[in-house]
Amino acid sequence: MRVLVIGGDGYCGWATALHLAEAGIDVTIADSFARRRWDAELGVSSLTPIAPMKDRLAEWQRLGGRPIAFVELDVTEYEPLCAALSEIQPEAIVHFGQQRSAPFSMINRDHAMLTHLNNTVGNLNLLWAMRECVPEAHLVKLGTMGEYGTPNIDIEEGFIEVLHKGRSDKLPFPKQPGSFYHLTKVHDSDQIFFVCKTWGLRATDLHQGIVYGVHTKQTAASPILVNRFDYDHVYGTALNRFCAEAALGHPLTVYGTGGQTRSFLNIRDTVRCVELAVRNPAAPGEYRVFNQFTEIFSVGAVAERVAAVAGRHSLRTRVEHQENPRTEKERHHYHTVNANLLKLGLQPVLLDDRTIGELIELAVRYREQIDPEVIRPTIRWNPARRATAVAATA
Ligand code: USQ
Repeated sequence: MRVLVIGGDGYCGWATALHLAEAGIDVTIADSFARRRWDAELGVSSLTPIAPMKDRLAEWQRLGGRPIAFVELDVTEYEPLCAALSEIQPEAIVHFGQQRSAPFSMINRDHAMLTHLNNTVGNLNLLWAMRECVPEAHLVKLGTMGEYGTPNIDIEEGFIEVLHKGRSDKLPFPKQPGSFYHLTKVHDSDQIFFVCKTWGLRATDLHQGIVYGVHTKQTAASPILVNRFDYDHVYGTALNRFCAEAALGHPLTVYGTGGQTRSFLNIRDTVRCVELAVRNPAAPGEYRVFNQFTEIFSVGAVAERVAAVAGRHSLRTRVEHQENPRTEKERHHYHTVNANLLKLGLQPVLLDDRTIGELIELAVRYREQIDPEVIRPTIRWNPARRATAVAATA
């Protein structure tokens, strides 16, 4: 089977490419290296050093891995995208090639625009290129659980049965994204649903939760294959970021009350979920949504758990509730399902103290690399909003 992994230099993309290759799939990675440029522009970097792509691929092959091809490609450029699809003739295209940070998209107009051009235009280009060059291919697109927002009803898997004034229909679940980044994913979902209906393309839209962890079996095989560990306020996400903060003795940065509740999954499950989607393709004309997460936690509970494990590793840390830079509900209903991937055989790797301990240890190993200046959040969703005082807990 031939699979093209777009965005295969990134956190989820790199781990997925190696996993699929090990599973016997012919993988080609496409990447524009945009993320490496954005890191440089923002003055941030992964805690773990990320080797150049050619070194990563050479090391993978040196260790006996199935060869992985690489093409430098920007999905917003149509002609090279078409040329690559025509040459590779992938049976599945896994699309991770997007700007994935919510804070990045909220910096200013330029960054909102860049996020929309890269993500929405890139996705639209990909759909046209698939129609033109590989209409039979299965698109496995990375969306986000954040597309749904936090409605006061249970969240379904993509669609909801609605009974309205005596008539009923199965409609796309209402979307209430919380940033310009999350909005791009909603636009992508609409585009993909439309082209499946209109052109008969086939697609799986993976609504992924917050990914934690660094290593998968393959990325842990050599320091040159190591995956990203983002801890800065732009790209660092809850849990991984808290572990890096704990390693540094920095207070754990819970925004607001910490009652924000989200779906989570281990990076080791991300790669297995993508493989399940690839191996069980949607039918021609079918657009389906898989909610890709394994557990649900509040941000505050995650921070408390990291603090407790850090204590057992002789690290002094505390949870600090800070003014929330985002506009989001801090107390809300959150109940959602992940039935589709479980039905396909996903056996979740659940969060345990050992995993948290390993992440903390990894961060301790690279502690010298941490730049404390990039931890505090400086990007506000609404700079005009008055600061609200919140209590600090020890
Ligand atoms: N948060 C804190 N402290 C921090 C960082 C985050 O309290 O130091 C809070 C945020 O306010 C938010 C929650 O944790 O309520 C999640 O924030 P996050 O930065 O961990 O994740 P998010 O911005 O939602 O985005 C991440 C990925 C994105 C993916 C998304 C899945 O960057 O690519 O789509 O998780 S989801 O959250 O389900 O939308």
